[in-house]
Amino acid sequence: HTCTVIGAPMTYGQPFVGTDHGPEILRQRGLRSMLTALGWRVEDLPDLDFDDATTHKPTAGIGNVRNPWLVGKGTEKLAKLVSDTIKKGRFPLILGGDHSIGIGSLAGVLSARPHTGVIWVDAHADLNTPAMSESGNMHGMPVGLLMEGVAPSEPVPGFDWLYQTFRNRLPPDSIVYVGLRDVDPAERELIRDLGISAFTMHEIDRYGIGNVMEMAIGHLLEKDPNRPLHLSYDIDAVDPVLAPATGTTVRGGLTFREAHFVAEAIAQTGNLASADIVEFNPTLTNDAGADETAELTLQIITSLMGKSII
Ligand code: DIR
Ligand code: MN
Ligand code: MN
Ligand code: MN
Repeated sequence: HTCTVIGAPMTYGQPFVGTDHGPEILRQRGLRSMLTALGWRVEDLPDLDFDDATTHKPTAGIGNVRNPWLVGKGTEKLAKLVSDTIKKGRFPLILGGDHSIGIGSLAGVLSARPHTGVIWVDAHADLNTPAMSESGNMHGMPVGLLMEGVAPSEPVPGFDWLYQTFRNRLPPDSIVYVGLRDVDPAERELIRDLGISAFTMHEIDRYGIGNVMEMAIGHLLEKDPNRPLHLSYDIDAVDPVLAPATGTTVRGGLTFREAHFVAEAIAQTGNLASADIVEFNPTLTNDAGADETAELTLQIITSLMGKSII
């Protein structure tokens, strides 16, 4: 199998620069050789350019949303590339970048494979829409902008493409959350009203990560055991003691083994067809913290892409 590594150095979905260094740092630390050691053929593409939109589009916020044109134009590129990659029969491994790139990943995945089940590993639900968001940051909106019954009926400026070529939406029963612990009131209401499957840190404490992953994967595969899965892994799901280099840390996250187990359990299904790993920001902590977070991110990717302990 061929894995296409897609660098998505997006920073415009949240307030900090630094997430744009993610792809280059993971490559420097040997991502390619790790993947080839696991038996993958690797196609490593140049990072997407998310800055060219600044020259010909207004960059300021519109209404409550920050940088909608920049996020919109960037994620449109990503959506096309992800969709093309899947249609070539390759596995897109998307390296963030902040989590607003999830808009492009999800749109691309849903365009190529509408029936995909999504696992969202995150401290946050990322279920906001511009109308709901308290921050205006688009990294809190990827699920909201793509979910059936939640997505705005009119395009956010810069997102016409989501209402033309990439119109597939994600049904609420086609996503499971793992690791939530910081959910906005409006998001909580939607999760309850739509009956979205959410395994928060509370459920992880109560049932253990083994049972949680069995239930989460079981929910997505119950009607079709061959259903393709997409994983979106926000590194802030992991406890900030282990992964301090990220923009919105929340205490009480996944332990080292839980963070790996999530990836191992998904890999073991054999259904994983695409993934993104996001929000690593080496500039937000000291060098030791950045190193530790980078190494953890790389190890999680390794587990995800098929490394087993024995
Ligand atoms: C918050 C935080 N719910 C927001 N979201 C974050 O800004 O919408 N997502 N940090 O990763
Ligand atoms: Mn998050
Ligand atoms: Mn179910
Ligand atoms: Mn996120």
